[in-house]
Amino acid sequence: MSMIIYGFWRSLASFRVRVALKIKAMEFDEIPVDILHGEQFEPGYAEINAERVVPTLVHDGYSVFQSLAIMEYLDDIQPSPRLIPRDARERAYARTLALVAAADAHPLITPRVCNHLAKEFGADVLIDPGAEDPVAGIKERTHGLGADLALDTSGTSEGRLAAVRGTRAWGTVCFVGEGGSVTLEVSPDMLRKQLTIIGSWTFSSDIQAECARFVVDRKIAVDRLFTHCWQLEQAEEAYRLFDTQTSGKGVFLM
Ligand SMILES: N[C@@H](CCC(=O)N[C@@H](CS)C(=O)NCC(=O)O)C(=O)O
Repeated sequence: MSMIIYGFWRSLASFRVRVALKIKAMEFDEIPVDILHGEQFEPGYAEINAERVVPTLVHDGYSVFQSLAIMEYLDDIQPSPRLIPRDARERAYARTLALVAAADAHPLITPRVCNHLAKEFGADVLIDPGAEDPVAGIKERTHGLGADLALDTSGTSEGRLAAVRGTRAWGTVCFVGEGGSVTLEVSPDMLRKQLTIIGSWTFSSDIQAECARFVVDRKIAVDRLFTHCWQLEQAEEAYRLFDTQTSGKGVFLM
């Protein structure tokens, strides 16, 4: 019997299938498809998986994709131990949990959706720090110089360091993410680059007006960045929600 999965180390859907195969103690070989570098779009892979995603299971030459379909197939060809319960209620519960992950949550974080959204929101170039070194990526796209300006919104030490190291000599870096810390090699990272590092926590009303003009002049579609829209009289409710730091971006409309 030959069992092959086409998968990728960082793919949640491939993990599902690997776990299922391990639970069933089925031997398999894995062929990696680097979805962060576009290997799913290479011509040969379309013949294996018409949707150009991972995982694909190829069992004795027969190809199945969609992780949940693969699991049902595995249950059919080797019923024990079962992955999907026989009892109607338990099976409904197992499918509910599986679909929350596979149908509702997971599609939003796949590379094709992230890339589409980034382009929709106006990005010219996308660099995924999970796929490549962000500093090297920025330098490669700026003739080895680095960016003029960098804004770190992550508040993480890695994000801040990448912003500093990806910025060119005489450039400016702004930190807006709250909390945490960062350790810099002061001479190479700052002094010899004549770098300006600033922090920003609030906007003056003048700068807010400047931002508004910037957005209107360039027709930037900011509406879609907002998750909540409030009236002024809802301020208390709005601030209570913001305070939980779980709510995305809100705006007051007058
Ligand atoms: N619903 C599918 C999801 C397949 C899927 O989106 N896989 C991701 C990796 S977890 C992928 O290959 N993405 C490639 C891309 O977005 O271009 C399943 O459960 O198998």
